[in-house]
Order: sequence, then structure tokens, then C-alpha cells
Amino acid sequence: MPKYILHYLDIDARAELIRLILAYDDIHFKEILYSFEEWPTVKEKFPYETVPVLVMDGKEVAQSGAITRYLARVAGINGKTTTEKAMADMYVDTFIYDIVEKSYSFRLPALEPDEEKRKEKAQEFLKEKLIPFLDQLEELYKKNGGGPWFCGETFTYADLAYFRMVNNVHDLVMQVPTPHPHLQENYERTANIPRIAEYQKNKKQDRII
Ligand SMILES: N[C@@H](CCC(=O)N[C@@H](CS)C(=O)NCC(=O)O)C(=O)O
Repeated sequence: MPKYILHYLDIDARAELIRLILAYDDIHFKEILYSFEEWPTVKEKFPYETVPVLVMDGKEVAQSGAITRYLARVAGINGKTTTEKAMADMYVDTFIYDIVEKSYSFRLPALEPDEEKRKEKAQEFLKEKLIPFLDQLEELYKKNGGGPWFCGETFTYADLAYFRMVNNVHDLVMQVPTPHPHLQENYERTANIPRIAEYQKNKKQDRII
């Protein structure tokens, strides 16, 4: 196993799914977190002047998607068959790029300084995006085997990404009027994986996004 160092900011955001995969597979790594004040003084040393960056035995890999997929392969949770791999990637791209990444616009004061506007945008997102999306996802989950995991019998990083997504927009998910029993069960099943439960219990609780 290479020696891993994960560089990121002291927030959840684009490192959280990476951290969940590392926790799930009990992969040893060192984490170096930068404060927002410190970041401008170090950013130049990274490949695209952004983080996350995973250093593996001295080789630097940037882009959260590339790091996530690499670690999912290392952990053996990227799907067993080529079809499962495609399905897992499909779900992860939707959860992360269509939901989590979109939430930054109404979560981050740096992107929207007005708190009232952030609340309005969050409500708009809930009604126009999240509610129809979860209704659709519940149906898709049933159509694709009905669990116990997103890829049917095989646990994949899509399940961790769904867990991450719900945690990210938990306050909004709680306001969704329609029940989604399959999705709810899936979330709880992931939350009860011992290493994930342990990770959640010990992680910094006050981090943004
Ligand atoms: N597409 C890149 C985006 C990376 C990115 O923009 N990271 C942010 C933190 S989440 C960053 O480094 N911001 C500081 C900066 O751009 O100076 C990825 O997914 O890794």
C-alpha cells in the first residue's frame, strides 16, 4: 500500500467522499488541512493550485473525482462487473455533481453573502431540484433491483456518495414531504457499517458543508 497524504481545507466539501472511502477500507493516511488564511500562501505548490490533492508515494493526484475513483478501485468498491462500475459512476456523478456541488451556491457565504438570499435559494433548490430528484431516485432504485445497495447486491462507493449527499443537504431532506422508504433504508444501512458509524462519530461536527 502506498504512503498516502491528503491535502485539503478544514471543511467537508470535496474531500468528504474521499474520507468516507478511506474510512470504509481502513486505509492509513496522513491528512494536512489548511485554514482559509493559510491557503493563499501554499496554493502555488499544488498541480492546479487547488485541493484536494492526494499524494501517493510522492506522486500528486489532483481533482476530487479522480482521487475518489482511484480510492474506490483500491477499496474494491467501484462495482464488480463493467455494468456495475458504470452504474456506480452514474450514481456518484449525480449525487456529487448534480446535488452536493450545486448546494455550495446557497451554503457558502463567500458565494452568496446575503443570508436571506441563501435561505431563499435553498428553498428553491428543495422544491425545484431535490424533491423531484428523490422521487425519481426512489423509482430508479426499485427498477435497478431494489437494494440492498444502489447496485443491487454489490455495495459500492455510490452508497457512500448517497450517504454523503444526504448528510450534506440533511436539513432540506428533512423537509421533503414524500417518503422514500428504499432510499431511507439504504442510508441507514450505510450509516450502520461499523467503520462508517465510527467515522461519523469521531469526525469534526462543526465543519461547513
Ligand atoms: N475540480 C476540482 C475543483 C477543486 C477546487 O476548486 N477546490 C477548492 C476547494 S473545494 C479550492 O482549492 N479552492 C481554493 C482556490 O481555488 O484557491 C476538484 O474537484 O478537485
